[in-house]
Amino acid sequence: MASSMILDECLKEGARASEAGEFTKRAVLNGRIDLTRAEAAAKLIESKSIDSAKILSRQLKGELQQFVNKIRNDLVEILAFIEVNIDYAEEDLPLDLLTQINDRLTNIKNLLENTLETSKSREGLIDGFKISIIGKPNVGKSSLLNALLKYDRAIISPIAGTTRDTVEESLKIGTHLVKFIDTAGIRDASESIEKIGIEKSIEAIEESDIVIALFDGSQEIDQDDEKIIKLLESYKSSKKIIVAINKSDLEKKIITKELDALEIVEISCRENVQIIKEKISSLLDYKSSANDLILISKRQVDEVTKALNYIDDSFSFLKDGELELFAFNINESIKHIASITTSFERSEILDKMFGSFCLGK
Ligand SMILES: Nc1nc2c(ncn2[C@@H]2O[C@H](COP(=O)(O)OP(=O)(O)OP(=O)(O)O)[C@@H](O)[C@H]2O)c(=O)[nH]1
Ligand SMILES: [Mg+2]
Repeated sequence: MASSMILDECLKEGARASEAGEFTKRAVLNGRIDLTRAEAAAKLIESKSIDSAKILSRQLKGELQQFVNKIRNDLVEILAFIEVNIDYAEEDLPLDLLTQINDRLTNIKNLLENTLETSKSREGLIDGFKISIIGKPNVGKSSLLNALLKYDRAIISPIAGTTRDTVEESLKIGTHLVKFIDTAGIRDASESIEKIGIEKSIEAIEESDIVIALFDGSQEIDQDDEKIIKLLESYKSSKKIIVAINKSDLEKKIITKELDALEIVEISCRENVQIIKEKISSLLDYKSSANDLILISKRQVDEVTKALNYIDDSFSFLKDGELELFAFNINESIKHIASITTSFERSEILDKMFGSFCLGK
């Protein structure tokens, strides 16, 4: 109460409340912190696990900034080397210069590729993991959500097509805060509301890190299950998939031959779903090592990808001795790498060119 009264007095006297993120934004504009630290600060406030908090705290201290700066400096040096040599006759070039540059650039390329790959394999770690539950109507998707949450969040009924829209709820699994998405059953739908539900299910799969595909173990596989199996085929390389055979308290009729290539667990939402929790937990642990340096936003991933494309293209120009084109590509890659932390200034190359270089000519 007292603090809000003080605030009111200040506002009356002409002060204004700060906008969201304003202090961080000012710190960036005034050059006190770079963009990677600002992004880490923003994500740390909402961090979804101990592992992500560890990664973000390191980036708040400048881990990613240092990595980016090192790569940028290397590229700037390469560019300076080349730009100086563009103006010299070919016979004056040190013989192994091109090989040296090629090696240094290959190193940078490998570093960036590894970082992208590690970041991809940790997808979901920073913004929170999402798990969708899919399956044809009535297999027990909503029952599974409720069993995991230990309370009745979603409506359950023996009528197929009970869940029409997606239902989302967060739950702590191990040290991770995970968002579960219960979807509308997927089948050939003539009814338009159900059709929208199916589209939403596919959307849910797309944005999930793990997909739980549920089947009713007390029935044989039918056409609607086949649809799910087909869908799994198309996602098995991009998503972690857990196949769960539900209703293990009833007599088993399902034959899982078509699913054997995938990881299968048998559960009963009426009795016990512990095994699926363990499975999820081990998949999440696999995705979350706190030791690696990773990119934490789409913006950072996009910039690294663009920089890599320019670097990839530059190799052939170097090989063919087309140094102007090579320099152009390296310059572009520097711009993208540099914009991860800050805006790029060309004067820096000039300083490097004439400051740290002694050509003796
Ligand atoms: N015996 C048995 N019945 C179950 C089990 N899990 C769910 N059921 C029953 O199966 C029926 C369908 O369950 P829901 O959870 O509504 O199924 P759903 O997949 O969400 O269905 P839609 O929302 O219509 O797609 C209900 O009558 C549940 O009580 C289980 O492990 N064993
Ligand atoms: Mg349901």
